[in-house]
Amino acid sequence: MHQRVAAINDLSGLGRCSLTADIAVLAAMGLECCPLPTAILTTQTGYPDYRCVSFTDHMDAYRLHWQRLGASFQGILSGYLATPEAADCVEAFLDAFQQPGTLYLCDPVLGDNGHVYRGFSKASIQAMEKLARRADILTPNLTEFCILTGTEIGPMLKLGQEDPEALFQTLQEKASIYHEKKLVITGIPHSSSSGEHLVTNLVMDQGPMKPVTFPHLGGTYSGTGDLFAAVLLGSQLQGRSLAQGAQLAGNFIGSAIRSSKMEGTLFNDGVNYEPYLSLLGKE
Ligand code: PXL
Repeated sequence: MHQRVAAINDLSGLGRCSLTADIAVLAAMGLECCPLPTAILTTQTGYPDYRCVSFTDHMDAYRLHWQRLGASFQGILSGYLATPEAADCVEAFLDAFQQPGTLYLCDPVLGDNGHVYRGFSKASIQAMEKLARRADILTPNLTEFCILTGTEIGPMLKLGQEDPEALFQTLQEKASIYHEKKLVITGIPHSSSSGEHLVTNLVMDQGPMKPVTFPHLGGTYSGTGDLFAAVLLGSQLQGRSLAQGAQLAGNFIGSAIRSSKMEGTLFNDGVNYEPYLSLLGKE
């Protein structure tokens, strides 16, 4: 059956993130992606001297027009917001379009590697906290999870090296504020008992948590969180479990990272996911 997703995210010219990732991934999964831009940027904000035009003032016009047309969506995904006020537009969008059975995935794009992204303030964090409360599915990376739960990230990273099981347990306890949601904490770095570098996506879906673990290939590439969120929402709409979605997303992103490492792709340029989109087609 034809399914539609409203993707509320920015359009960055370089960086292979946000709407670029949403449109490619959802189409590859057989889903219609309807983009609602939150901002238009020359590049994602990791590049020096980027230009950003906020689209906040135009977001309500999309909602009003789509409402007049009687549009409906099986999925809603929100990611990067250029201003805290954009969260009010997303809330109004949810009020208009979130029906029983609509899946809302909030990717609380705030930071990575222990740092808040450039251009974000305390108000941006509060705005994202508000949206996170309305989500059916939340996909923070470890940094974003720590920001949302008021956790210091340093001790979490240290615990990942010393006792990953204890880290996962601690994260599960801290995630209790989101107990009624589907939650995946992405990109948790840790070591195996034999010293191997690993990265885990910790899946929490009512039952016991499920670590979905991959080799840590190294580097922090632009857009991998956006790719992950889009694959996860697509998988949910296709009827897969949250853990199956996390596994599929991890395999897809892992292939793209391997290719990018081989070619020496710059972290800001994002990963070579394009040749691997066929991995996302329904088998
Ligand atoms: O991938 C997250 C993201 C999305 N959009 C913009 C960004 C970033 C991360 O830096 O700058 C504009």
